Amino acid sequence: MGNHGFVVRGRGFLSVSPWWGLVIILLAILAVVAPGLYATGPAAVKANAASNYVPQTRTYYIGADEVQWNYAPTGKNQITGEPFDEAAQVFTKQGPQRIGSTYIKSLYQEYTDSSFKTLKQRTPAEQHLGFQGPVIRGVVGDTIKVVFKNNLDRPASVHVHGVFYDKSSEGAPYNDGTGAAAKVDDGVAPGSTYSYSYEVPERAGPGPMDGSSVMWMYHSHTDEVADDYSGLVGPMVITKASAARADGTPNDVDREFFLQFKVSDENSSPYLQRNIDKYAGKPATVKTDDEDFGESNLMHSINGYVYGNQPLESMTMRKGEHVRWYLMGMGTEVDLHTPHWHGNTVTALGMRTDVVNLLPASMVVADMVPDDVGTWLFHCHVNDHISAGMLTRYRVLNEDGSVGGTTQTAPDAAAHAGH
Ligand SMILES: [Cu+2]
Repeated sequence: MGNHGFVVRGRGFLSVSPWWGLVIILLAILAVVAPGLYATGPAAVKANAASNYVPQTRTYYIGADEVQWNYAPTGKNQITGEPFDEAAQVFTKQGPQRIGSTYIKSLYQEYTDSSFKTLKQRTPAEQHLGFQGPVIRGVVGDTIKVVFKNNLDRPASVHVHGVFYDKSSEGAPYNDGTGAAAKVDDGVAPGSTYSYSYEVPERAGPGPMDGSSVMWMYHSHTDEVADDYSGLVGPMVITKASAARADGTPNDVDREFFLQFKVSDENSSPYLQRNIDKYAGKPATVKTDDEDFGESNLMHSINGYVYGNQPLESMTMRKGEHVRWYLMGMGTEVDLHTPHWHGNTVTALGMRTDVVNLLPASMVVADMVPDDVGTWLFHCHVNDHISAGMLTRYRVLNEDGSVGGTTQTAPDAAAHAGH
């Protein structure tokens, strides 16, 4: 720019020379074009602070459905790569007095529309959600509607955390002084449909120390304990308006994972007797007060998967991406969980770590930019929970999507390496 500095002495801004007019026009063009120059790179480099987000009403069609859920669909221990050993069989092996790894559960499932005839298919990346309900998304300023159909044989509800609701969308029955009209949502009758409505004010979005999005959860609160153990739980994400894509996802994040750590106590599920009748070899001989039987129904899972049975394909990311992990705990006093990532670190609560803490109904957001390529263990670090199968794996590919990395052992070399 030579001698043409930005400081214009002795002149008012409006009395600029033609040169300055040209500079201003060029800067204006650059301001419009520049963000687009970064759009193809990792989302992390975006610094798109201007909010042009237009608030929306986002409608979800969610059913509470009876589903047969297998905690170990591959039938083997994917962490060791071997068949289940004796310790794992405590939880996974079916027998005369044992239910095995498949249980009848109540799960939230997403449908395509209000007819509730067609399930919305999960994308390959969404397969990691397992037995969790669909991800409900909102952006600060939005309205979220959940059209809920109860396909179960008992009342159920949707109770959300964090967002703004009135008494007719709280989904929890208790002595709150409301009349009959505001109690329909508390326990939606079998076979009926109810529409919940939530506002997303500023206080439901990221706080001063948060990233571009925060996690909430939703769950049935009609019979809170039984509903949790039967499986009616799902994640919710609220993104700040200045960082939201049109679909509500945060625009500085490349990939999101949602993981629920819980010891599902199937002894406390409303389906216990039906599970015995359906899956135990000799149902009449099962004693529900037998300690070993009780133990066999404590499913130490991540998203409903034990011993690494979560599909690795859906837990895959690339080196250098901005990965956001939304973690939650549920359950009771045994549910103190310490998720630990091998190979990479995260920032959570503003601090660098590779282990975070979860208690029942805790919600923790952890951000990772993986730099270490490979297939890595991700597990609860509580010793008893490790033995009981609360482990999964995640995989970091190279930037170009290829498998490998300098320390990755070739599959056939591993086979000859012994154990
Ligand atoms: Cu744990």
